[in-house]
Amino acid sequence: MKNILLALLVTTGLFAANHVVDQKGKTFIPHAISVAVGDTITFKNSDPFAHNAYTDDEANEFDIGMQSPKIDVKVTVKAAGTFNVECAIHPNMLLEVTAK
Ligand SMILES: [Cu+2]
Repeated sequence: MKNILLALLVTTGLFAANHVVDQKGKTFIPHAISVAVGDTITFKNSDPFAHNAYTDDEANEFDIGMQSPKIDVKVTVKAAGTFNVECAIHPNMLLEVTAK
């Protein structure tokens, strides 16, 4: 019974961690993170101009669109693997996510 309850809590995300990644000086800070499947990543924007964050990774594909300054956007990591997140506006920005 306890195991069933635990599984339920995990799948409903109550134990999921949130990882904050700031976008500042046209850089993802930090530039690499390790997460667990089911965790969330909150993208902040501390620059005075718009950013974006997207990945082409098939299992974790997302695109947060145009992210205005001071707006937070949260995404959920869906699958294990290592993938890159980039900013469509500033091609030199790179974040490496390792999901286990
Ligand atoms: Cu950017």
